[in-house]
Amino acid sequence: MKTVYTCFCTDVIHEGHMNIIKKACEYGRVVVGVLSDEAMVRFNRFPTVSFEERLRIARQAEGVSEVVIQDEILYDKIISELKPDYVIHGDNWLSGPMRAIRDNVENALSAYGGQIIDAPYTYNEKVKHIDMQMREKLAMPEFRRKRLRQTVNIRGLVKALEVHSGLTGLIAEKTFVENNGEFDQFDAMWISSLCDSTAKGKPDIELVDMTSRFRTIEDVMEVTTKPIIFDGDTGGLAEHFVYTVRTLERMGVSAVIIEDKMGLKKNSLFGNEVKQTQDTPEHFCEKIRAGKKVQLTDDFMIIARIESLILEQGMEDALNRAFAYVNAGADGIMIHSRKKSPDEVLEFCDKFREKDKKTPIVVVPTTFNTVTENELREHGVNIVIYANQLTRSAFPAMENTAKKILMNHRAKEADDSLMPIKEIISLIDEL
Ligand code: SPV
Ligand code: MG
Repeated sequence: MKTVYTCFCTDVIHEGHMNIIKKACEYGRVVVGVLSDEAMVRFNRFPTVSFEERLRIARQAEGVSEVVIQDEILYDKIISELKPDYVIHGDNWLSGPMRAIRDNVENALSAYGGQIIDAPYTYNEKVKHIDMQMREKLAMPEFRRKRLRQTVNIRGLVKALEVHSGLTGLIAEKTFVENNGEFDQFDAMWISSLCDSTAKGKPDIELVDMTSRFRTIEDVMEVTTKPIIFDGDTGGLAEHFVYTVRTLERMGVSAVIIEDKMGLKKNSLFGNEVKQTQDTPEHFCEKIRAGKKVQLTDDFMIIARIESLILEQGMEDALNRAFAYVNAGADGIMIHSRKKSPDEVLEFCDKFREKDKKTPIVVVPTTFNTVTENELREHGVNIVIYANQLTRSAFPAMENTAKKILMNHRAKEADDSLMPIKEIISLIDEL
């Protein structure tokens, strides 16, 4: 009896999967691989049911003889272990980023003469609807809110991209790369105060009011499913912060980061070049406690941001504050720096991790941008935020286009660097 292998990256088995299984049965004994949580997340299919449940669903499907765990997106490892005679997959993997998976399978099978079966992909309204539901469910507040904590647990290191509108939200949601068989995408979104303010042509001094900031969150949430980390600036007065926590939590935001500054807040990247005042640890701890007290779910996170290195108050001050903030109930610590070198941030992480192995550490490598995600991971970092790169790339591109139109008195010369209208429309889903 020949063996036919297929792998599912899904929370439900629908008609499309059953068609694959039926076709597979014509060739032999069917073994189904169930993709691990880690691999599903990496592939941008965040699971909405547990891994055990996915195993159970696959085992119950008619025609399936055996279920195994596939813990990598690429098949070569599992193929070398199982040595199936055939690997069957929907023919949708013949093009796009999934082509790399097919190439990997073809290569692994060629080592011993195994064969690929490209089964016709089932396109119909019912299957499309189930796929849409599986994806869109993640946009609901109860799924989205807890997804940040879940991703930290599954991936170890979460990558967040700055967004400030529906369009930038779509970029964070959908950008997916395949690079030499490695698949990747962003795990979360950062609603930066700097970029939210800049998009409105305003300075980053807590001038854009909370109602307007919530409106930005709504715009992003309308078109995305990924978890949101909100830049809450100083959090304002503790008496106001408690209302912000309630609203963010209800909306389905996963975390708010508040920084230990007070009075007129200026952007941290100015450091001591402008007048900025750090809050006392005692006062800031009170604000953290107040926020934690009003929180209703276990999912929401209040992350305390330490400005001691930005304001040149030294490593010891930064560490003392970190431990005090965790004691006050902070669910994570963000350490910020505006140095070109990552050394002081890495030193902080190492020293913090000596005493605290589990509180998530967040970093924003804007100035120390040579540091890699793997280096940060080795020093115990859990969330890396790319805080302003989308805004900083869009601004010069738009300014350049405006200049070209002015110089040439027409738009033709600008066109070479523009995205075709057809492509920009394809980014936007219609219901
Ligand atoms: C932001 O993105 O608004 C931040 C990070 O707070 S930074 O601009 O580096 O202060
Ligand atoms: Mg900010």
